[in-house]
Amino acid sequence: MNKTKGSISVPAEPYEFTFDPEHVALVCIDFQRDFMEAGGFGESLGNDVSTLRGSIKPTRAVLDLFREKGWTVIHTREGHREDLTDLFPAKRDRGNPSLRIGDEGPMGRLLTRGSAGHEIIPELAPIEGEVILDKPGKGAFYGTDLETILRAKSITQLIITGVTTEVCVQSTAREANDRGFECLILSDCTGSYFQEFYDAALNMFKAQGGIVGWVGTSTSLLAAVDSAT
Ligand code: TIU
Repeated sequence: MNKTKGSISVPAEPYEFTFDPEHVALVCIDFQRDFMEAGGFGESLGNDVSTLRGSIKPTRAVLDLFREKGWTVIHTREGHREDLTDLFPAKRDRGNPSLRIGDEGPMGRLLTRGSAGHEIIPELAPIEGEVILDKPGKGAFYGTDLETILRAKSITQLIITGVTTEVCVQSTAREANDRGFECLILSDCTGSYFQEFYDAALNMFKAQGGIVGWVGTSTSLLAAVDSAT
């Protein structure tokens, strides 16, 4: 079985994911109040946002590990400019929702930069020195300088967490994979409003020998780092 280059091996599917801490980044995708809390964009689409809460605690454990080790952490946020000049009508009007992006909700303007709902939940809030990347789309590479940031830091491998599994996590992992980055998705650190989409997205990532990437868990990662360092 092929092995990726590096020094820490994490049990994963379809086979172990081996990474070098100097070339890895933890990517926390869109852990925003708009998706995770009542009154935000996610709920405005008709979703039960409580389904995502289980991903918080394991992600915090991984975040703490990266902070303790001084490894690279990147947080993304989906949202638009206050003047909405970066919002395509096709995205604004999709599904003809009762509230649209930019409209006032209980946490301020939905999916709009500067509003309370656009902020990352306090449990996973960024700290000094971590990258915060604002993105207008689902994938974190589209319309952003993420690739430049990763190349400048010589990052080649991504450990991916975030919400939702089949939307922004899936889009980002696919964009990363096509750019030559190796992705380990932590199943307990991601969440979906739909159990069947969560299962299917993770199964798709790791199928065909890891066609998009690897799927592991936070506990396997923590144990592997503990025994290797
Ligand atoms: N609706 C949904 O499941 N997700 C999104 O709109 N964005 C992200 O996944 N971040």
